[in-house]
Amino acid sequence: ESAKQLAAQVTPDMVQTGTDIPADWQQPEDNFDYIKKDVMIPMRDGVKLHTVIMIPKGAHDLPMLLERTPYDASGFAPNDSPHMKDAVWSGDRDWADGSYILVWQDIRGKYGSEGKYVMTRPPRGPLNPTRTDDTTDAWDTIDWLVKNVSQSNGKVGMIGSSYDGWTVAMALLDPHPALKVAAPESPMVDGWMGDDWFHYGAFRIGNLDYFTGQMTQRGSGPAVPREGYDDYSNFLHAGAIGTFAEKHGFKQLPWWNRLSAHPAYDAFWQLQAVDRMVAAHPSNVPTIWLQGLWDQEDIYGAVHSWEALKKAGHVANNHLVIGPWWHSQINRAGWNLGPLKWNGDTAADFRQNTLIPFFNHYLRDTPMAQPMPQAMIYNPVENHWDRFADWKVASNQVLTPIYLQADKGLGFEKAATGSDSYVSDPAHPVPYMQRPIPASNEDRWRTWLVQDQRFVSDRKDVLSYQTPVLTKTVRLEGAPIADIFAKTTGTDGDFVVKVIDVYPSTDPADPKMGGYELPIAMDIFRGRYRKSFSKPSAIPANTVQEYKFRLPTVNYEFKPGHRIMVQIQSTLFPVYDRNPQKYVKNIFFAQPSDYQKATISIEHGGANASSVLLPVVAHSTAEK
Ligand code: PG9
Repeated sequence: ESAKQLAAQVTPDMVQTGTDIPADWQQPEDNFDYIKKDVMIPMRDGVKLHTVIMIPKGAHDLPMLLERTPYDASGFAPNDSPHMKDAVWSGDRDWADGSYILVWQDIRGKYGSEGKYVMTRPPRGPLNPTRTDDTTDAWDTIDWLVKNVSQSNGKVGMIGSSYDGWTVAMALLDPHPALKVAAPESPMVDGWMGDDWFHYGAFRIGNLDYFTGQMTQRGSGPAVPREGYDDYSNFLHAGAIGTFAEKHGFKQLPWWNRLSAHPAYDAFWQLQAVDRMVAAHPSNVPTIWLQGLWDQEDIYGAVHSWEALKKAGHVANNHLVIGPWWHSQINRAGWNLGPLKWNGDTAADFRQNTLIPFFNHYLRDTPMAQPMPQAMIYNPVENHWDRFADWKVASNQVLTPIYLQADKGLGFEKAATGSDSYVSDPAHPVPYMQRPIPASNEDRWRTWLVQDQRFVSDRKDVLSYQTPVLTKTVRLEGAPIADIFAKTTGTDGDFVVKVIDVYPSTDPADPKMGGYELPIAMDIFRGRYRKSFSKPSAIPANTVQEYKFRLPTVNYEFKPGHRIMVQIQSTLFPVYDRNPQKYVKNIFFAQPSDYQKATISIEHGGANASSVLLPVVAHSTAEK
């Protein structure tokens, strides 16, 4: 038929002059086993927060599990499956069995919520003169939920990891009476001391993408554009991080302006340190403070919050859990961490056998198979959970120094006086992972803390001290403390200390693990803060100074046949920015000419006996 003949056959139902998108599409949900609602919940100042509520069909008297997030509440239940279990993201799958009402909320100013976004909004007080914060927003939300979700039993549990763990912690500062149980998972607690933004004053460059991702738009923004594939070269050639950031438009970002103006631990950081706040406002809500042993983003927060509460006498309702996980791995599969393999899926096992029963107990009155101990920490060597009736806070630990010795030896005896030196060159920093280092490679980022350190052992600017092959097990329970005495020809400088388990050189069962150098605890310390975190001072050149700082908490065993190694270097790039090694007021804005080589001498023996103070215990103190 010709075009003319076909045109003559056209009937009105074939023609669209309006739109193919209906004004209000309704998904038929007859075969769904849940009801999903999008609601706007009003806060005390009239701002409405977008909240997604998923209710199992036919539910009554169910508890509610609330997560408050800056990461798109709608994205937590992204699937269109008619089955609640398949409709939620992996972290919530175990909760979506019909026994919980699941609630996700966009925090103020993000995604579907009204209001203004402020990065980890400080609590009402000197840094926040408004009437609201994430404590009041959690309170108002819970109040609305218990009054408006008729299928609920009036009880709420809060959960969430990282930023969402921070929102749990903030809710605990003045909990609504219906908040019965909480689990801040890898919460961001102190962004200067050891969580996302800095570690002991050294800035974490990867966060630049977080600035643009989080604060250029209400939704999710782009990463910072890169010159090339390898971030090592990208940031090496970029110069000072402040200069780089501002070239990329960061002056438009108020959080960048606040953060970069406060590189020291001044009132700005101290007044938003959550561990201090929870100890000053302890709650009675049963709480599990949870994190990973190798948490590459927030390794500081949970353990410090729990310790602060224990020290303040509030341990009865506060529990510490440290799993063999990378950041937030609790919400994914936990069979392994890089090359380290565990007995089963440690994350699913913990969720199903400990976390959910704990929540059920306080939300549904079901008995717990066994009471939750004070602390549960995975033993990554023996491959099982250890349960501790009394886990010590770091300030109460018994510590045994392991000393640096001559000829790169390491041992429990103080050695003869001496020193080893290296040249730290900011133009040739030590990479934190094997190059090339792509801007985004989730697997490598998640596992860099367990990387085989042999990739840097040959560098002249990395000192490795090791014990002879061990004949007896050395067991650690707690936080090692680096205690380094060093001289530098510069007037500022960083110190990176790693405690490493050196595996036997052959492993017939798993050949590639032969000689593996596994870091079990490492951190970086910016030398200008050696005397005071809030008042930095230049390092006197060529004068021995003490650099003493706490490393991440461990529950570890060095087995016979292994060696203990302590590695020291001055850069860990580009996860951390480079120290120019010349004292300048603000490292963010150092000039190219400020970056200088420095000769670092690490002292051992005598009065300047560098060591790592190890929390050695003769026998495991775990419950039998
Ligand atoms: N670690 C992330 C973060 C939290 C808070 C501030 C900045 C970054 C996160 O995973 O949420």
